[in-house]
Amino acid sequence: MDRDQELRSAAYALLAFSARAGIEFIFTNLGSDHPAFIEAFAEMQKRGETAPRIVVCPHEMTALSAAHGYAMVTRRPQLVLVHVDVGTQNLGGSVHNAARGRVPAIVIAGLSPVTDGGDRVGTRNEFIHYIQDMPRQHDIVSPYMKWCYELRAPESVGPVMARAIQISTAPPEGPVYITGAREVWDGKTQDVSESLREWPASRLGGLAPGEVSELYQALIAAKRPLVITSYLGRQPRAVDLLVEISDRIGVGVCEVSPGYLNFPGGHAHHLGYRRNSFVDEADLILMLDVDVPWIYSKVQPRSDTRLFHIDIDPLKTGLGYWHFPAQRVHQADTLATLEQLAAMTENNPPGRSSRTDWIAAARQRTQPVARVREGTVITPEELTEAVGELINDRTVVVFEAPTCTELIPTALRLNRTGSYFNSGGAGLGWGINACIGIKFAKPDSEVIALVGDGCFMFGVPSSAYWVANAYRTPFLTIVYNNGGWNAPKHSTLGVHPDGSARQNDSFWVTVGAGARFADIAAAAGNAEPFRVSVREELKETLRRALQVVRDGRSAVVDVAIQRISSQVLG
Ligand SMILES: Cc1ncc(C[n+]2csc(CCOP(=O)(O)OP(=O)(O)O)c2C)c(N)n1
Ligand SMILES: [Mg+2]
Repeated sequence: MDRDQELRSAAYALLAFSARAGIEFIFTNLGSDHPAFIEAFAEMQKRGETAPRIVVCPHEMTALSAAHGYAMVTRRPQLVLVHVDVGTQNLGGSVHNAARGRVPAIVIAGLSPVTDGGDRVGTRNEFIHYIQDMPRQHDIVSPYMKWCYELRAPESVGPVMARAIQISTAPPEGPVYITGAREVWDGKTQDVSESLREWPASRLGGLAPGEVSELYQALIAAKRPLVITSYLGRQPRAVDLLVEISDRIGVGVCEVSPGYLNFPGGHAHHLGYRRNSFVDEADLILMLDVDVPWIYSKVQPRSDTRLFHIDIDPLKTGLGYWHFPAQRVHQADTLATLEQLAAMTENNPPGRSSRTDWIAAARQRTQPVARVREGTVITPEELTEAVGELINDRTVVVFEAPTCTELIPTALRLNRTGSYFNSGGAGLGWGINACIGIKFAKPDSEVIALVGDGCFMFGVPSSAYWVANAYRTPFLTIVYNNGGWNAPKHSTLGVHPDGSARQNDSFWVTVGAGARFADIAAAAGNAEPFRVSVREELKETLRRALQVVRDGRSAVVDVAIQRISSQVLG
């Protein structure tokens, strides 16, 4: 031990080490467990020391979703600091999203002080320290975390943090959860001496040589080869390689619930975004980084179809019942595998083949059917087409509009890697908060959130727009306002197509109907509110709203589209 070195709190040591480790942000919602952190923030500020930037979030959904958005762009975990059990519970669906979306994040929560003797710094001195002392706080989130640990001694903070970063960033990436009692965060320790050079994340490689050549031979022997993918685009180079391979040997690519842009939408071999497409037609299916390649009750591959599954997480051990048939299942890095495959295809001159003929014919069938515009109400299709006119080289689209999940990428057909993101999970409310993190990661980008009216409210807009305003991360939000939650109605009709709910138009989904959504953002975050329900005013309104964002403030356009039900709640 270096006796001359000034001792600091564990919280201080954590922040200083995090900054050295390249962690740039701490998204936080503070509480009585955090005096050591608040004091460390102030001390570091006073001394001019480098610390992660503190972003205070009125709601925890904002904190982890912003860290999620940031990690999707950078692949780097950020700190999310929340208050004991209750702050952990408020993280809500954002924990599911980080786990399902496989993004790195380090969530830290305090624990109530463990002593009441009064002689330790941080000891109990408030009544809530008794009622917040939950014996198994980790259990709240442990099913979603890659690792949970309690910091038990101040001097362990270095190895614990180094291990947290290592585990969180090792593929498949994911969130980790660290707790510590108030006395431990305020306990004294030396500077962290750990070097991340000695804690590298483990990496997965590609396939064994025999396995790549088996795949290559199968691909070039196939007449109707189909790739189905959702998240290979988290590594942008993998997108380029898949394009190269597809150009050389002719492989159709279908994106299902894409979390990232995985293949350019305008490419002649892109076979659309509709799940279940071509599954019963293809004679080879290559599942590449995908959770749900098709829905078993709707479609199945033919019995003689060759099925390969290559995935960073092919067994989905975080999920319960899950199975898709495959003759080969490889846990591998898709980028490394595509590099191997690209090397094998180097001498395949691009040209017409039975494969490319099939792809061209299949692609024809993915083009949206032009619909006659009836009445005066704006349709989701024409809204998305209008959004398409706003897009430029700097645009990043974040979409979370459940019953427009296929429509949005289909209508936009974006081409640039990193030009769209979706959570990869089902905890709604992610979108308007993820935009904050994406804007931090790419300050020059123009971020556009396309969200359902339900998703807008789930995202705690008072929190999201307050942060966007306070920390100057303006973005444009377009609310696909169909007067409620279409998805549960849709689910009900899928199970009971002619039931009482349909007959009575009673689905209890017209939640928020009539609410002035954009005004919430205006009141909380100085965003410019817009509402539009008339086709003729749509494009001009969107243009004006984008200009507001270009001038430095968020804007929210509440677009009234076809209503899903006329049931009045209350
Ligand atoms: C946190 C959370 N609560 C509830 C649900 C169930 N759910 C799935 S889609 C949906 C409706 C969302 O409404 P909206 O954003 O307006 O999209 P729409 O269905 O109208 O397209 C709901 C409530 C969920 N997925 N996540
Ligand atoms: Mg809706």
